[in-house]
Amino acid sequence: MSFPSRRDLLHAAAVTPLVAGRTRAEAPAARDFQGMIVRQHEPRNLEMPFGSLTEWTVPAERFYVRSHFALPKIDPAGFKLVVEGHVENRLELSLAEVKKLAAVTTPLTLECAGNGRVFLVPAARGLQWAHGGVGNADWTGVPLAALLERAKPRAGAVDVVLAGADKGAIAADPATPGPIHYSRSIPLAKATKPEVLVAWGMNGEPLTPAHGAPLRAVVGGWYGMASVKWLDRIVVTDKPYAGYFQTMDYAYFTRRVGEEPETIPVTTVQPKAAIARPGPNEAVAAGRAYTVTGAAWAGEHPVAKVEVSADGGKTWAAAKLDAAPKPFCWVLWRYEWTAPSAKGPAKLLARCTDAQGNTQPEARDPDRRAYMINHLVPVEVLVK
Ligand SMILES: Nc1nc2c(c(=O)[nH]1)N[C@H]1C(S)=C(S)[C@@H](COP(=O)(O)O)O[C@H]1N2
Ligand SMILES: [Mo]
Repeated sequence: MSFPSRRDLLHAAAVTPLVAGRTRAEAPAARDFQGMIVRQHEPRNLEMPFGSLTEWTVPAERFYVRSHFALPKIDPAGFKLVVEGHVENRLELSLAEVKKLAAVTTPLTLECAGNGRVFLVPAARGLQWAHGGVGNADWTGVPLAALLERAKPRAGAVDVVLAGADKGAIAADPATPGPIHYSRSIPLAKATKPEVLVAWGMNGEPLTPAHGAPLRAVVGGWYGMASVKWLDRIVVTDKPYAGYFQTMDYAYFTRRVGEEPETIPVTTVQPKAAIARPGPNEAVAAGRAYTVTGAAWAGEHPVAKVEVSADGGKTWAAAKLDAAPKPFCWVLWRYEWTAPSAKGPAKLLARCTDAQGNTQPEARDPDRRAYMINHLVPVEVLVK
């Protein structure tokens, strides 16, 4: 599948007839999501069609978008990033001052904690992502550690709260107490790791508004909810933070006290291999060679291997990784399959194992609620 060029998109947007009942000003700009699956119009939530995966680095306009509230309006000239709370030096930095700090550029993969939700049985509430709520990009910014080093957390600092400029009220149960900013904390120990950036660049260009311009956090190895977009406030706390997006949302059950469930925030990305091609219900030629392709990622641990099964999980064969896996990044893989000579339905499974030996579960653990979806999901094809 090929994606239209920027010029095609602009042209398409210009000639797209207006949807009945919408004014020109209200009509969503089609160029913003051409080729993407619209999971929600307002706020705009977009999925990359996973079958289109060909490149290790996903361009910004094809990178999934997950936003809980309307895009905030930010004037870059008046923008300030504040670092405050349990620190010795409160910082208030202009964009130019942030960009003057020693920058790094590094690839990191982001996956939404709800990616794959459409595969849950019974169905779970929330955006119905298939496999495309994930992407890998090159991020440019300053390590959060460098900002914290200047702010000097006081003794007893535990959490680093990342807050965005976007704001809204969530009506669905559990409702928010009126409009709140999107915010999320990470422990100081994670915040000072080199894979945690305050970024202004994506794939060598300035961040786009949908991906958090002018500044966003990118928390390598953790599900996307921690990578706060439109980041304008960093608050160091001396008590664990329990904001909405790590208690009422993006939290799951664990059982540390006997069998009793307690809720804890969603944090690290679990190993997953997803099949890009063939796609669901694709027709494949009987007895012919087919190159099965996909991506695999494993959060804070590198991918060690990817395997494919064409017999419902009885036997597994190693897939070929397209490159040496990089930490915190997905790896693209391929598997040379020969479709069965018997016509009819066939099932393909892929699984990822990380460098620590963790692999994907066969069955879904309901304690994970609507998040961290990495159980084995077959792709069913039709052999013709
Ligand atoms: N300020 C803010 N940051 C946010 C969000 C948000 O709604 N508001 N969504 C989070 C979630 S759930 C994900 S998965 C990632 C998605 O980043 P992307 O839209 O650039 O892919 O942003 C995170 N950061
Ligand atoms: Mo997410």
